[in-house]
Amino acid sequence: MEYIDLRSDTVTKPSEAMRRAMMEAEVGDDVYGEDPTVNKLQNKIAGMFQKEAALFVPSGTMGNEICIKLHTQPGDEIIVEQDSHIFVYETAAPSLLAGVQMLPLPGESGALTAEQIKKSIRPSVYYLPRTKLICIENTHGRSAGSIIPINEIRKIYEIAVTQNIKMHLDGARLWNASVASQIPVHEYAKYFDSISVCFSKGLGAPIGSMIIGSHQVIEDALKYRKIFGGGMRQVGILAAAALYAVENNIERLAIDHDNAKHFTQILSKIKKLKINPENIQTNMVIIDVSGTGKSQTQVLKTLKEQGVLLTPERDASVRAVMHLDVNRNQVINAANIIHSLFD
Ligand code: TLP
Repeated sequence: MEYIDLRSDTVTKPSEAMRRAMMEAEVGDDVYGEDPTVNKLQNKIAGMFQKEAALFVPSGTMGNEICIKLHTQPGDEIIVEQDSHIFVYETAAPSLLAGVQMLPLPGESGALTAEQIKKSIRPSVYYLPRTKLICIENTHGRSAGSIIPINEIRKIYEIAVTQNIKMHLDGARLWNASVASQIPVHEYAKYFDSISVCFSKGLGAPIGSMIIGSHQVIEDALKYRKIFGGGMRQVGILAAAALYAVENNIERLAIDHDNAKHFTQILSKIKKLKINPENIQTNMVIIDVSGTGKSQTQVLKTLKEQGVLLTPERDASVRAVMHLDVNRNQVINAANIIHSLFD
């Protein structure tokens, strides 16, 4: 069966043109810093974000974990949002790899407030952990790809600098936030000591993420990338895919955002589903299916039988993600299939 695969924007396959760019890539041994395509990509991304340097890493998870490691000492505490990827989906890696404790705070649509952060920073007393890092995820995956308001980020940053606390951005989908808010990525980047962005989500590359920061951050990241087993060799074939993605697939994210709105409009007519069209800011849609009389698992199974793939979300919800391998017709078909099953 030909599925309409809306499980994630990670499911995209490299296009013909992207594969050609990969095939033609100049390569070298990147552990020696000699891969020209990797170097080109790193310089380009550092420039886009107006930071000193950047480092190519295999995954978004590794990007986050390296950054947490380099900003902290074992026994420190880091502040995270309670539904963030770092807290929920990285298998407690910060405690394992960096030996830190995570303090999870509840956000409003994924956004923490400066007030909340202020109250959660530990006073400097010897028997308390030291608050060393604040992590923000933008867009926020478990809040349907919501955009974290830049004004609040700025306020959090102002508190962080006065307390000597570092700021890390999980920007796996910062490209989506930037296209939807029309705020350039370098504007967001101003408030962070380290940033991790992904090429393998909405941008459609098969693999790859980038850590961005100061020379010192990237020097430390290089060491921990090696320690975590992420040093790669003739990896220019992957950097070429990422370069192609950055050059061709950023602006088109607006199409995915528009598809998400259209999909939501069709589904919002179904009384048994709970979905808030106003919450759809980028490429994700979260649908509460508790009113269908079926469990989340049954809903996913029934949809799969009809050719539509979605993923489970928290409580009784399911997630649909728009991406460059689903066009408007497929999005409408998927919505109509859901309509016919649950109306
Ligand atoms: N997210 C995946 C799943 O792991 C949940 C998805 O389908 O959304 N940060 C954020 C905000 C992410 O959403 C993800 C992946 C990552 C980091 C990790 O990236 P990878 O998979 O490259 O390690």
